Amino acid sequence: MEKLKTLFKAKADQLSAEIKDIIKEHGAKKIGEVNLSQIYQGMRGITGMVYETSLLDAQEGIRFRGYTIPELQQKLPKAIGGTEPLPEGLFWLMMTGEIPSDADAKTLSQDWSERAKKMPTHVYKALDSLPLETHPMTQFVIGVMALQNDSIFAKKYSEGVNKKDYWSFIYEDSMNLIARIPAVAAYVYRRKYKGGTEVTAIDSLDWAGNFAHLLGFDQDGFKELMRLYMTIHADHEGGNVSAHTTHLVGSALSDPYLAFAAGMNGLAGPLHGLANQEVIKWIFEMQKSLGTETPNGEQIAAYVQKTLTDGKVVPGYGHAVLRKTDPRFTAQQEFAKKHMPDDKVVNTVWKIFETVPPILQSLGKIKNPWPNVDAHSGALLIHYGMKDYEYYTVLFGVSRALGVLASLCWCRALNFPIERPKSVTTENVKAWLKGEDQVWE
Ligand code: CMX
Repeated sequence: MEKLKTLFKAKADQLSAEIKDIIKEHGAKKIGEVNLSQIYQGMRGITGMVYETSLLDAQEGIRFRGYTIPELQQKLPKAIGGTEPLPEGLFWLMMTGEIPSDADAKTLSQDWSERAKKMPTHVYKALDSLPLETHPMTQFVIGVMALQNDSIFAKKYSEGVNKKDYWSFIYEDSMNLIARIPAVAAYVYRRKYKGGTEVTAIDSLDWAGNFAHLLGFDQDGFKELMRLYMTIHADHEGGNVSAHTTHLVGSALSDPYLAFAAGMNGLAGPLHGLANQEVIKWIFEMQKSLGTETPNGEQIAAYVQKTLTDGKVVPGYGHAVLRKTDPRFTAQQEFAKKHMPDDKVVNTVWKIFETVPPILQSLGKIKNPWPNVDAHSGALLIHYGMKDYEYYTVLFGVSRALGVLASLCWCRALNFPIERPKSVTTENVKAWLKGEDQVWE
């Protein structure tokens, strides 16, 4: 895939020169102020890093290199006979800022398919040694860590490579990792839920279509869902836990396997990626508790109140940055309207969407009462027969590799330094408030 690598390097060299000029001329300009509350409250709203591949607007949602999700659905290459975007196209876009041609996306599919063939067999042995009940995200991360043995960057670094060439090895590792993780993820799924029966890759399929096949779901609808799913979950600018962790760990020159595995441990948290399993679990528990598969608005409202009274969050609702319905939710809703408008779980998701926001709004403290990406995804998977909801975050993780690894390539190509923000203690804060400590001046 020399074309992508060459184009990426040319774009990175150009941007690198521009950044040098920007810092030289404007480096002293202030871009914001930090309040004391922000350092206690998750650093919300502090602009603290540059992340090239996507940008989140609180009102509008995510844009990948300037394109909204509906624009991606329209402009990115599709599989033959398909209408959803190919994740290969999104990866190309994030790496270069350009929409690829159909031929470029196809060549990238083939490149990943070739790289996937070089899977080290010890990865499967490592997974086989784990108890079956190990959570799929834990298994997935262990599979990724087992792949790390093949890191080209780690090998070259230990041999003593010029720092100008780091980007090239980070690129190769990222491409190998993206190529191989569908097989690792599918192995986790089939081992845990399908008695370990293996499925052979189909080389002629695209990356997401082949992943659907490896999982054992060969319906055209599921393949299309995976193309959409892998595209919309890929990136959400740099501050979210999985992207920021990958970025942070990568800044220590930890290789892409180490950095991505770290990010995946963050994705496995219930306030982040694990929310997709929590949503469907919550819906099933609600159905059981209410004794109906099709609860009405009043019944849902009562169950939401119970959830809140029990001191729990309503999963799939709220966001640290977004202040409107997540366009990733809307894209999935549109997919459902087209492919499964009468599905019972899908209709329950829509009823929850009608019911929950006013309740959360009425509490007065929740900054965003609207659904996020995780509120819808499980219902689509259930429709196609993937009911094993503990697995859902792995799907999110496979997709997230595209964004965070594209971004990691950019960080090394732009030679970003090790990340090291300042922290203080509350003792410092108290002294500073009394005018005794000038630690931040
Ligand atoms: N249900 C109940 N309470 C909620 C809530 C929800 N869905 N969302 C926020 N709140 C609460 C917070 O827990 C917080 O309560 P306290 O003041 O008692 O601690 C208060 O409302 C204010 O929170 P906020 O500023 O609106 O939200 P944050 O930026 O702190 O947190 C998020 C954002 C996503 C963690 C939160 O909305 C949440 O827990 N949602 C449910 C879990 C979820 O869906 N996560 C997935 C997010 C998308 C992703 O990363 O994949």
